[in-house]
Amino acid sequence: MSQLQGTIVKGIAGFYYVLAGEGEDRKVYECKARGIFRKDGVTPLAGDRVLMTVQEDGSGSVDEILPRINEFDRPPVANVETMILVAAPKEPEPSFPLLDRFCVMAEQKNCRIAVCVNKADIGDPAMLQRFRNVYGGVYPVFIVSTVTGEGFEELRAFLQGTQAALAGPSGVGKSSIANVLLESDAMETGEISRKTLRGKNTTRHTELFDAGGFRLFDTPGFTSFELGEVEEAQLQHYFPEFAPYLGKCRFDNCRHLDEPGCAVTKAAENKEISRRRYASYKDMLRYLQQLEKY
Ligand SMILES: Nc1nc2c(ncn2[C@@H]2O[C@H](COP(=O)(O)OP(=O)(O)OP(=O)(O)O)[C@@H](O)[C@H]2O)c(=O)[nH]1
Ligand SMILES: [Mg+2]
Ligand SMILES: [Zn+2]
Repeated sequence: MSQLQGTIVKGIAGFYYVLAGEGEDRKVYECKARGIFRKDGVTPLAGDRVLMTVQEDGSGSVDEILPRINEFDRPPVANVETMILVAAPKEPEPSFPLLDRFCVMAEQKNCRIAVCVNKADIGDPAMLQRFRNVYGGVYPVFIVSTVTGEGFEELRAFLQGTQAALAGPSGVGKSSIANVLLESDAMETGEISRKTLRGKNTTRHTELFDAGGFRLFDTPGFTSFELGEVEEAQLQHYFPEFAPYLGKCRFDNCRHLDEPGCAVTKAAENKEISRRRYASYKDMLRYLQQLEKY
């Protein structure tokens, strides 16, 4: 028996599949989770770093879950170090407010964030530029196409050494991007869904894939994010471009809505920060405020 540190790549019906070992010995072990997790109320998740024991017969058992940097309920994953927020210039039409909600979700979970605009091959250059204008000063922006392959060298370089997930609306090309990054066609994409008439959300289970140099989740999507989970006073901190202006408003408790002497409002007026992003902030804060009333 020997103990290894590894990463859970998926869990199915009481078994956990753990990627562990180095070099030639790197492989996936089938492990039965021990009862201890039920007692502690901790459910192992895809993405969990674990200590495991390899038995004589080559099977394994998960002994301990190492501390998480974050966890999500739906999809049930842990340790999303990097969140790639995927959008498209069309098909589907982009929604900046929706993308900003995804940004807030990922900020709240302390992910390193990048914006990835896919379908560059069909994108209007003005729309692609709009993404750069809105997000360029805030996050790394990658303009890619799974059809032409453009932009992937940069995206791959960005992902080196990290455990990453793709999030964004249905149909923007998350599974297609995963296929390119993993140099496989393991992930089901929209084309197949049309053939099998499975409906819109093609990806139905969650699995962590080893891309050699980084790991990538493919999941049915981070759709269930409830903005209500965000604390009102925290929201401003989830817009990293506000940081230089915080503490410079006339009122200490400024919410940056329409208070006089607000440094954030002024920055938006002067186009030092994106007005589109500032509008998203205000919409989200107002939404949170009206939730509080009930
Ligand atoms: N023109 C163009 N089409 C693309 C590109 N990438 C993906 N598509 C197409 O967009 C559709 C949706 O792609 P998927 O990869 O299934 O999208 P998804 O984000 O995984 O969708 P869900 O799993 O439903 O959330 C498919 O028909 C793809 O062939 C691209 O770079 N350019
Ligand atoms: Mg998909
Ligand atoms: Zn203010």
